[in-house]
Amino acid sequence: MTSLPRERWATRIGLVLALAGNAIGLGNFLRFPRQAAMNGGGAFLIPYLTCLLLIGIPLLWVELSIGRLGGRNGRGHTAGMFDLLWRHPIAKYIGALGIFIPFAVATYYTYVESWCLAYAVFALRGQYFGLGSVDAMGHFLHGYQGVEQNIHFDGLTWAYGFFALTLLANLWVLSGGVARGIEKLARVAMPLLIVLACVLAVRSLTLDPPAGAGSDQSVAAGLRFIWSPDLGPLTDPTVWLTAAGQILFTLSVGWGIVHCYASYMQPDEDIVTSGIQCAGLNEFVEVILGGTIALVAAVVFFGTAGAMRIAQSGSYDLGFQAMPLVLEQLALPRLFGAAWFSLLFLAGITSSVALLQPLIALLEENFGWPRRRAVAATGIALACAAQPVVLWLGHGYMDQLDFWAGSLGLVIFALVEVIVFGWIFGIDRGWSEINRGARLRIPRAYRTVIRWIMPGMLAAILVAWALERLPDEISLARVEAGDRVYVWLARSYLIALFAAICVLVRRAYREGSNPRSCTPSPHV
Ligand code: ALA
Repeated sequence: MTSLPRERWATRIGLVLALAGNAIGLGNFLRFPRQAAMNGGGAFLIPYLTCLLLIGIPLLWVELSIGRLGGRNGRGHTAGMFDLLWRHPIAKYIGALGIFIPFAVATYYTYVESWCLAYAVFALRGQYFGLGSVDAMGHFLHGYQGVEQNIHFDGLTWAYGFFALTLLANLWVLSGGVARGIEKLARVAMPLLIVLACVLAVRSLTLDPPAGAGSDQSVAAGLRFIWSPDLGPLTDPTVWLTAAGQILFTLSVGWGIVHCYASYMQPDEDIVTSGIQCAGLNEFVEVILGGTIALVAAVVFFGTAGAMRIAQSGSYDLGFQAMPLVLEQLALPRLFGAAWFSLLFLAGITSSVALLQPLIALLEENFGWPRRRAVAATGIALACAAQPVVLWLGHGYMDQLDFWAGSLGLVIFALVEVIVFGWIFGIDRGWSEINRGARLRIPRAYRTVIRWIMPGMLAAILVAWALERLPDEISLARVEAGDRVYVWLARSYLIALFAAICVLVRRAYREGSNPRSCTPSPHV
């Protein structure tokens, strides 16, 4: 008996573009330039590239192989997949993290994505033109977010409107299914995104400094800032932590979504090559295009110190305050502004559909729900869960979700999965699973990386984070007294969400609706 029939990616190129679309997201254009600017530009790249080779790419192979194995056995989410890898009652609840993390991140990610759509429209209308300074752009953004009452916006009507549109766009794509929804989107959005990013990168590299600019305000200074390696900060553990966190975030590894996408592959799909292609595309877009567009432009207009200051002042300041100002100075400012924000929106939507797919897979596969019903239920849950993000943005609610699920959660899940894969499932079975159908041979040294180096590095990161951030997080030392209640509400939401997903997983197994009950798998 074979496993249940599953939907598949229609084409190989579509699969690679969907994987790359999942990886290439807001992180490439908003998070990476900020992290690089805050951690000394070129100094950041050495730990970043080291983490790419020792954590990012091998973890991508591990996740693709777990996902493909899961798919051969009718499992599209990590709860079911971990149950295959490790026949222990707790395994599926550990795997439930791979449904929880993406949904928790989607709770705020889709909202940020909706700002990009809104700003693309504002750029076309010239709505923020003439504000003239990063601070004034900040007031515009805060007015839009409802964090501040000012002349630019009257309440949250615009923010809600664009959020609703973004949510509907996501649900529309998802209701088409894997091949006719997600893959079709990736086939259109990814080439368009790369063209837009190349145009903006070329424009950044041909920028003239503003009148009266200092000697450090030039394209050459911007390029020097990113590309001159500086070995000094290599001994600073914070730079390593940030680099590893960025690799997990940008490649979407340690989330549970690569597994989910891989479950729709052909049983002998070459995952070694697909993994390298996905990582290569993501890094090209992140380091070459993402780094160039925002960082070079910011250095030309604000100088190196100014760019670093803007990056430090807030997560979205480079993208939503500095970049629109720079683009406004160019010929065709409306077009360039709209191109920048459309690029961000495309990057966002190809990732957010991936964030929602694991929960949809659980509802479809284990509860037998038709796709549209599973998508609608996921959409309603997301719309409800996102309300506090919209309403309490200024109180640190979103930052809590980003810290616990979008940062710490990734390291925990990545660590647990490499232990389950390399030690419990076993490196011999794991290695042959990774190499199955591969045209390229991975150097055998990667067996050691998967079994020893990756878990070692992830454990070290976890311990360092725990020492550095947890005391402050737990004692709420950096949170204003009035905001503490929102922090606890955010944490309660995360606990409730994880509990709810565990209940779903438990019911799925108890009711015998899991594909395992239909068939003992011949594939493990
Ligand atoms: N990997 C996605 C991003 O970079 C989530 O935004």
